[in-house]
Amino acid sequence: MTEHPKKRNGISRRTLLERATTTTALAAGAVAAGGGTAALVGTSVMTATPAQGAEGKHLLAPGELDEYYGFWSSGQAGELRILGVPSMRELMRVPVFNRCSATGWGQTNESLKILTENLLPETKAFLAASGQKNYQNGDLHHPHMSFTDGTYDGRYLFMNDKANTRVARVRCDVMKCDKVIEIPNASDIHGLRPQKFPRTGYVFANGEHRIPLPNDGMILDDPEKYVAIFTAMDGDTMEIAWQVIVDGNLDNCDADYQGKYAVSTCYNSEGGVTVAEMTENETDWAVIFNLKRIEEGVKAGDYTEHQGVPVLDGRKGSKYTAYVPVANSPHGCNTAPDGKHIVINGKLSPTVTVLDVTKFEAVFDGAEPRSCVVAEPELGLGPLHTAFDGKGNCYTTLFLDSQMAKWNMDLALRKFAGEDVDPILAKTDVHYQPGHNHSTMGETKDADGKWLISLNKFSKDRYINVGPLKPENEQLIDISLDQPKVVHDGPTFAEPHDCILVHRSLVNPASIWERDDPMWEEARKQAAADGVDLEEGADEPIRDGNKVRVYMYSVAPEFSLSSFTVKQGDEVTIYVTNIDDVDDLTHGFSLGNHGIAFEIGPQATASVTFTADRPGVHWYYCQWFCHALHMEMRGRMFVEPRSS
Ligand code: CUK
Ligand code: CUA
Repeated sequence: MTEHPKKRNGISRRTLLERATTTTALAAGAVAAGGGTAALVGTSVMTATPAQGAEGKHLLAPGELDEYYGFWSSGQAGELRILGVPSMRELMRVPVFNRCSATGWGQTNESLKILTENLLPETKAFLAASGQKNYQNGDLHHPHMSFTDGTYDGRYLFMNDKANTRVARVRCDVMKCDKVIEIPNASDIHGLRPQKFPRTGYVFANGEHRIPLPNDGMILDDPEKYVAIFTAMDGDTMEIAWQVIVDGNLDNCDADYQGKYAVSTCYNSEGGVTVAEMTENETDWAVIFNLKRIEEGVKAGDYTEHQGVPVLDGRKGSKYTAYVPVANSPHGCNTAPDGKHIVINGKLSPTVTVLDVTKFEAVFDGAEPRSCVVAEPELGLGPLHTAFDGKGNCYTTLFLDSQMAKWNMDLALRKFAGEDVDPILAKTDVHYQPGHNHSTMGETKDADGKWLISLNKFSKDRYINVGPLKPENEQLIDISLDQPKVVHDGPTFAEPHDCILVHRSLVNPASIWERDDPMWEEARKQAAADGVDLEEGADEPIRDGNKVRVYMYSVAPEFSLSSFTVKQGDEVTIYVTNIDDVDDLTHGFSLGNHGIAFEIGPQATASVTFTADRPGVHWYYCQWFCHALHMEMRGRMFVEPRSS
């Protein structure tokens, strides 16, 4: 017979809860005492180095809070990371396209539902054939927040998976992923940006690699029949609105501040498949997408449907797109907070090309495409991405020069118009080989010009050596100075491409889950069908043929079941509901020798399903330090041998 704390102790769940709260309060008191010491240390540090003055303004004393959230990609690590800026302290990792050992992301039923429910049928079939439920990897390059009226609104973060052609969304109220969508017809989503105005609205996603449409094996080594696909999805429903076929390979993109256009950089106008072929031409393009015309085209039925999505033909000569010739292999695409200019970064050319969005309409009415080019300053070698300070200045990473160029938009426009002026205001050495950069609020109309992060691909000699695989080096640069200055080195693991820096006033996550959160809707339905209240648990496993459902709750430092029994061969689902409602009181559920571990946040429910195939005694324990008796927070699963 399973022991049940409610019965064993003759006390109610509420009493247990109160007991837990009291002990937690004691623990919190101890922390507060420690915090006091830390604060003293912090004070002494600050007073011991008064010379820091304004220069040390990025240094936060223990207990001081950052002014900005930094949302970081992690490239082939597949997760989203949250850093505090300017301290550059890593605050959290949010698993998205990866499998996470700590949280159970990619293992719990709740996360698997999100990860698999919007995969394409052929992907599901392929995965099943190779014995997998889900992709285990991802390549997350571009995290961007939803906008309302040209600035961040704190609702969602959107991000791409280049490796497996997916787009994911993270809810900013709980900082957990709630949607993962596989994009049909495209290959390898790279550039990703939300619509800035009037709101998000659309999320634009570039399919980078060209493939046949449909990609069903009928066309193989026939590259002139390959296409690249630009996708617009609805940020609220995460459904695909429409797609547009383009010439060339789509790289990065951005939206305007008018809600009329999106722009993508496009390399490989040659339509090649090898490096030599892809870089042969002197010029490639920036492609402008005319949103209104595309929406009208969809309404008028001017498309072919592929996998349920309206796909419009936006290749050269189409009324939906305009191709603006720019120097060979452009990369970054960045809309300036002035609401008027879009910077196309040259990569193989030492220049950036500035487009004026107010001239796009004329281009669509037949004007020469280059008539919207209003500046083309030469900045240095390998311009990849540009950030802005909201004061008319631009900051461009120079990959080959290992520098950041600070230049002035107005001076660049005047030079292009023929005046003898130099738009470059400063060059700052960075260490080394910068890719993206990002300034505080820099991709919104509220760019504030305080800090900039340079995301450098190589750290080389900046840290003690950790072996052949070295961290990247993300440098904090004070751009409030006339001559921008590197003030901090921050090592990061593979391989953040991009980040955004959001003022903390715009982000307001909860500390405790709402019990009616949709995240565990399936568990709620199943429990109701079983006549069980998730918060009360069930004293005995509920058997349904060889399917067995175990319901327990956790309250520090106990699980409601200290043991339960199943039979060898049973398909077991364990639901754990954390009924603690104390800030920061996360429990875990690790089932020994079964490869199972997951997180249960305060007031959350999480579940896992597996086949019990190892007869014997197996301990489960809480792996999230929650209480003075955390080590004791455990129980046993008995697996009865199959009767032979
Ligand atoms: S890309 Cu990596 S440095 Cu994927 Cu945003 Cu430019
Ligand atoms: Cu619950 Cu540790």
